[in-house]
Amino acid sequence: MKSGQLRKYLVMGSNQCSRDPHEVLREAIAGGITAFQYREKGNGARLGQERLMLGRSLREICKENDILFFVNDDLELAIQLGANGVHVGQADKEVTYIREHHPELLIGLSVSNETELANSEIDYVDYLGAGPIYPTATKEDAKESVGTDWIRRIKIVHPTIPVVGIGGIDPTNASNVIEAGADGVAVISAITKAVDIKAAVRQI
Ligand code: 3NM
Repeated sequence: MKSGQLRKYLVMGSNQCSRDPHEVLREAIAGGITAFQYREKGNGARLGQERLMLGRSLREICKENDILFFVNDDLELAIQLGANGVHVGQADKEVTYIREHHPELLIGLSVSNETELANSEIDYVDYLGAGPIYPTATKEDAKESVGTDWIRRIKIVHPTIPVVGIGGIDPTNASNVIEAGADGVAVISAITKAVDIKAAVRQI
């Protein structure tokens, strides 16, 4: 992974889009996102074949535009889609298993507190997702927000691993996340729900 590739990281599923997800992704790419995560989960998410088909077409758009493509949680789907990587939470398939069996995949791991940080196999991970930085209504089971100090803390313990902040990030606060030491910002609603998606990405 090149430095800067996680700088503006769009995370998205069809249920967070008020428009066709292909259109949302294309506009976000035109605005300057550097990475994308397919996160088709929660209320109203597509399932089975529909989830796979949408993943295929979004994956294709990322390939055409040289944008890193990650899949949230689902290792099998990541493999089926030929993803660049998989982003996992603490309860998902173990990082060591993925690294051993799929060394070609980049791995992102969410860490929300000291216990998770201490218990994670950080050496096998390509980047850490830190959050929720600010309160968010997008993730149904989001933990309590941790603020930008959490990014500073991770960078003290692991100065070399890329860190991406997530949760409640928008054009008004993204710079605070970067100033705290994050390598990038991961954003859902401030991009997917924007009237002018291209402008929202540029402002971020
Ligand atoms: N993960 P929005 S917060 C998907 O803390 C996700 O790990 C989080 O959505 C975490 O940009 C979150 O709309 C939701 O706040 C981010």
